[in-house]
Amino acid sequence: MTTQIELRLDMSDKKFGQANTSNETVIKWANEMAALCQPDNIFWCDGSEGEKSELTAQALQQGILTTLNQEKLPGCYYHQSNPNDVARVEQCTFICTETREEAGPTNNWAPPKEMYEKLYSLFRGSMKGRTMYVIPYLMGPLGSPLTKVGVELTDSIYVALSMRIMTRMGKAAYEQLRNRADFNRGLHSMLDLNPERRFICHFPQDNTILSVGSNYGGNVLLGKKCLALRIGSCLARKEGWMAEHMLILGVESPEGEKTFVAAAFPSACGKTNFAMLVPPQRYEGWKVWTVGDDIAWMKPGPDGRLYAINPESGYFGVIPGTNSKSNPNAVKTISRDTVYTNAALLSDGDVWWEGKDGPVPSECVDWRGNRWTPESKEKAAHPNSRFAVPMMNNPVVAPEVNDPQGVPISAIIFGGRRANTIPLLFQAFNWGHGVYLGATMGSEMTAAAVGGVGQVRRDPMAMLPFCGYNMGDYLAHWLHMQRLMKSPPQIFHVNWFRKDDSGNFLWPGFGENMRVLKWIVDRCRGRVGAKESALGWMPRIEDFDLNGLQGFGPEQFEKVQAINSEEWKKEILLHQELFMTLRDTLPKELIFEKELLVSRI
Ligand code: SAT
Ligand code: MN
Repeated sequence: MTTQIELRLDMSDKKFGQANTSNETVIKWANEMAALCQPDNIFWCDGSEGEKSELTAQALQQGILTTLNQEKLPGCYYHQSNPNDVARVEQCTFICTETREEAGPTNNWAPPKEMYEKLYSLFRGSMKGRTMYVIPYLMGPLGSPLTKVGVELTDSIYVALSMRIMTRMGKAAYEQLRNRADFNRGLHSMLDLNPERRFICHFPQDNTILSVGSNYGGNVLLGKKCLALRIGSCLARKEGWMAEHMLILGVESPEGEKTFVAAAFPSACGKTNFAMLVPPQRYEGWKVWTVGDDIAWMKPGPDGRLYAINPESGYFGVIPGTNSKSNPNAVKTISRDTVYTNAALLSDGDVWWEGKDGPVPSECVDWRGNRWTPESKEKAAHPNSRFAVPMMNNPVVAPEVNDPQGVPISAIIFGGRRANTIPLLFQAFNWGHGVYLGATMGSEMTAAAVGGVGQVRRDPMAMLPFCGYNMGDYLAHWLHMQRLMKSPPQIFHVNWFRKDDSGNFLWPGFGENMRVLKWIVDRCRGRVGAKESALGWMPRIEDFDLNGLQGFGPEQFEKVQAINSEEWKKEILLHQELFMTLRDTLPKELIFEKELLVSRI
């Protein structure tokens, strides 16, 4: 069924360039949308190196990219966005289904007909004087049964260049699609970047995305949050798999034993850092490999385990705070072939940001283009400034990253940014309890989305802004998935961000998170102990490796693991509040889980 409206288009006069695909559905749709948007030209992307040079040269000429110091940063460019367009805008993001119930209480909803009409009227003539880029792309490795094809039409050359980093873009997508029509249709126009006319609309029934009025990452790189998560979660529910806001990493022991884990943290809570973790000195011989840093598509395999792929092929990571302590692999990764958006600029064509290695410069040009000095009140780099870089640059990219089978997941980790209440580490008693932990996750909001920075909000599975259907049904799907797996992953909860009364972090974090990972891996493999607590299984002091950890002993461990029943009474009330919001579709199992938690506390 389609909810598309009828468009009266004049297809007569324009003759656009030759398509580079024989897929009739793609050609017809691209031509129709061109007749609507009326670009001067159509550019059919093929993903080649020559095309990259051509588009880069054009973007430089138009001032959309600036060349950075090619000796220090070969292949790197700089982009400054409109100051009103620097993050995802959740209030402008809509799920357009026939009924409000399908979208559920946590999404903005509008009827498809209304939104098609409204957005098509904005698209009419919106690309006059511009080029329309036709971007075929794959989400997932070529030939994987989990991979999906998308085609994005956009009038932004920045989007075209970024999509080629973030996705497997070009001819390969047409190869996978052949003559089928089941590709995701994405249409994007910047219009005049007016926030009043900014809409990101998803039409799950039609596998369609319409985005207008923005040129910022998550709003416009339509393969990422829009297809891989919002539309992806709808497809996943229908087809019996999971589309999740999760990093994927592999832990390799000195003996060569590999264990893969997936972890859901909200935006800007350290997924990229964790996915690229460098084990501390004490863990000589151990390696952590990155499969993905943001999105996991997971499906039960024939052996009853859950297999995951990273549908993306690049990282769109937060720049500020990236340094050789927080993420040494990212520092190497972004030293070439990177597009930097909204960082600060140095006079020698290098980039700078708060928390970069080395001294603070005596002056630079901030992300808005103004002169900045250390006395300036504002940040030099926008807190949500981002790098876009091919994943193959990562020195620890997992060898399995292009494997169509994906990797078998042994553990799923949930975590938020919480100054209090939540201990460093515990393990769910079972799958249903694990789903409860994910469902009731809370986190302090970050600069990744507009508004509310620092406030704690419930963010089930870190999917609150990304679930494309009713959140209660999504939680039911999670519970249901257990039945499709003989050996489901173990579920854990972590919090790197707990603070003491003076506001200091209790846990050193970064590379030391390897110790947490080690306990998780050993639990999955049944070779380390735990004690039962009100929250779940917790490592006893003798189960957790504290060796060689400066300034952190049993006393600190006890503090970071403490369960404060007063805090938990408040916390449970907030779980209850979320459940009230979801009451129409919330699975009963989760209400029982809450009762069990109450009785244990
Ligand atoms: O803006 S993005 O959605 O691409 C990044 C994020 O918020 O996780
Ligand atoms: Mn994300």
